[in-house]
Amino acid sequence: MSFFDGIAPVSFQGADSTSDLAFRHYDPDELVMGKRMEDHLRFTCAWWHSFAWPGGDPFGGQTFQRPWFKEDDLAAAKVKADAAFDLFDILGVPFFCFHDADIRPEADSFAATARNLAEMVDYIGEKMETSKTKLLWGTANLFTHRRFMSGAATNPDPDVFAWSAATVKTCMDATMKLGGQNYVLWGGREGYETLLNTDLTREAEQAGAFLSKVVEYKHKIGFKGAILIEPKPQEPTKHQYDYDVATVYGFLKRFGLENEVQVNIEQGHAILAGHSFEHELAMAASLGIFGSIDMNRNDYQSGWDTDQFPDNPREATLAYYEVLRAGGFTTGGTNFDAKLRRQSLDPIDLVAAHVGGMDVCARGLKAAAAMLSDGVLEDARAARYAGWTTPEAQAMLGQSLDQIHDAVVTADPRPEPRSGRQESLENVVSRYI
Ligand code: XLS
Ligand code: NI
Ligand code: NI
Repeated sequence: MSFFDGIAPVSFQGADSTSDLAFRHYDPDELVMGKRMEDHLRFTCAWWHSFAWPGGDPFGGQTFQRPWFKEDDLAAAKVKADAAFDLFDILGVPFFCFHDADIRPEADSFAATARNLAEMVDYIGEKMETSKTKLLWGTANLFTHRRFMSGAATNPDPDVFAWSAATVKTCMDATMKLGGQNYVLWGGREGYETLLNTDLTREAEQAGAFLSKVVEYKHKIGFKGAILIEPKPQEPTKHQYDYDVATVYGFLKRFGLENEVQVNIEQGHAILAGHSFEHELAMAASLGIFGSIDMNRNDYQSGWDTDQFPDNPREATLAYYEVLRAGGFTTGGTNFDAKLRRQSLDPIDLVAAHVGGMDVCARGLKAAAAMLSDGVLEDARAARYAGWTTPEAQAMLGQSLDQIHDAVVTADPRPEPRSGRQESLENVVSRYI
């Protein structure tokens, strides 16, 4: 019996459908700016939140009872994998992603754990042969086990650096074997709790050396996917080094990796960093490092990474507007790094959560595509900078301060401030949603 027994595959029924388990906006085959919606959005289920998360919070333990939670062995891991592929089929999602720790049980040595991973990779590989769902990315969990308490690459103990590097090697191999399109590094504990015991210079050098080895190994094995860093400012550590997109870019430049590594931007992490999601997306595009997105929101009151499914059409519209302006996804996609609330106990809750999230994203994509095709915002943006299109203005960028000074004295200009038209532009967005 399947965990999702009795739940039929979800289909597109149109905007008027009142069904809880139907797409009202997500129609995989609908063309948006000449491309199928499925190929634009590239929806991805996250193994950890949907299948490994037990429903705990700081005051209470497990609320979910999944058949595969019973025993921590390979048989249970396979039951979990079966349920995962059942959900992928029900939703028709084109991609999934995983950490090593989500799919394999931990054993009592590095080598035994690696054998478990290899066995589960084979098992998942067999399931993928008959499934339409592919692997968007793989990653290593270098933050849950107590050995990673003080970081992975940035750990003061070189044995933990070595363990982490060896783990990433096995996870890159697994990702490549399963045809993954990206490999993600989220520095879950690459940061510090207190500066009083932390050597910032040393830890940055360790992180740079670690990432260089990852890039080198990618080329060595011929992995064609992208290497992505996922920025986050804090949680679990008080301060995380990969604070936001701009900080990651500075780090990449420092180690000469800015053409090798891109970013996986998470909506909730952007908010934690004091930015909007669209700011982080636009910044990555502008720096040439935009890769992929984790589409999960935070609760704006709690100020914590609550990993909720997206439910806000305006936010989705502004996000996909930046994705489209960046040229859309290449190897990246829309990953729901999102979990149920702990009272949402039933299999159907897992389906409904994804259906709602996918629909909000589809609605956002359609609105964003219309705004972009109509040029309503881009025309206004171009008009705002029109003065810079003259040859004189462009030439000024190459002149010295005193040359510019002399030209100003001669020309005697009288700059007139012009409206930024913010409210009108916000009204335009509202009109398209
Ligand atoms: C945690 C991160 C994590 C990464 C993958 O906040 O979002 O889930 O996406 O390690
Ligand atoms: Ni997160
Ligand atoms: Ni994430």
